[in-house]
Amino acid sequence: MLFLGCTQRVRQNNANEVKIDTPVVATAIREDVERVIYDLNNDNRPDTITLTTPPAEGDPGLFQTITISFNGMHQQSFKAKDVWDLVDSSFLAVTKNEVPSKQVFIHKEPGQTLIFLFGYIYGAGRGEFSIIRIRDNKAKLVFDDHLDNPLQLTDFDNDGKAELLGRNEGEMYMDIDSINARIGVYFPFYIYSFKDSCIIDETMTQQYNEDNYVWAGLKYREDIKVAYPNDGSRPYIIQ
Ligand SMILES: [Ca+2]
Ligand SMILES: [Ca+2]
Repeated sequence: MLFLGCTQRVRQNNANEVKIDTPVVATAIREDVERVIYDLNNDNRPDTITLTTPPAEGDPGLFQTITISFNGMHQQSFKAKDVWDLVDSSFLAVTKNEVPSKQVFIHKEPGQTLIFLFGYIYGAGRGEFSIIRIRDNKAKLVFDDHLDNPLQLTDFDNDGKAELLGRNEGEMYMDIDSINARIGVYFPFYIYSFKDSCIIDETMTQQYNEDNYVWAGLKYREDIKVAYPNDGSRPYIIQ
């Protein structure tokens, strides 16, 4: 028993010796595996994210398992309900990825780190979108649901924590030349906050839609006709 205690202490010392001053970012790709090295829990030790389990040849998507190994601690794995794919290039165009990966998106802020995994997009929409939150050295899947278009991660209310802007696809069914607009259903933007878990912040969501779209509640509605001007100006409800 004493010997075991000694061994553990030595291991602890060794772990401290590899402690580094700055976070390391590196990516190495093997045939069917991507490994991303990044300090996820902000303890100045590089952690490892491994993306594995590619789908059968010919099937859509790129990987189905993510394993997070906290340096000197435990590891946790999460599986896709369906399959994950590349991070949307339109999302990367407006939101900075902390790691040079095309398959995993990471955002770090004081107190927590968020990992976004983008599900494969089928003709009928994206199969799933997943968010893993890291807090207090633990990874938790806080969102794994239908969201067609994650659009941008930004701090909408200036409280130091980022929110996610997203939207599902909405149907356009008519062009009206006289008003130079397309007519379609009501499909609002959503703002998700990560203060506790991952929930739609109704106040910020309403404000964003009022400022940029129209507001008629959180639900997708086919019975509301919205005009989408072809010149890109603000949509409006038509009676
Ligand atoms: Ca770490
Ligand atoms: Ca915020």
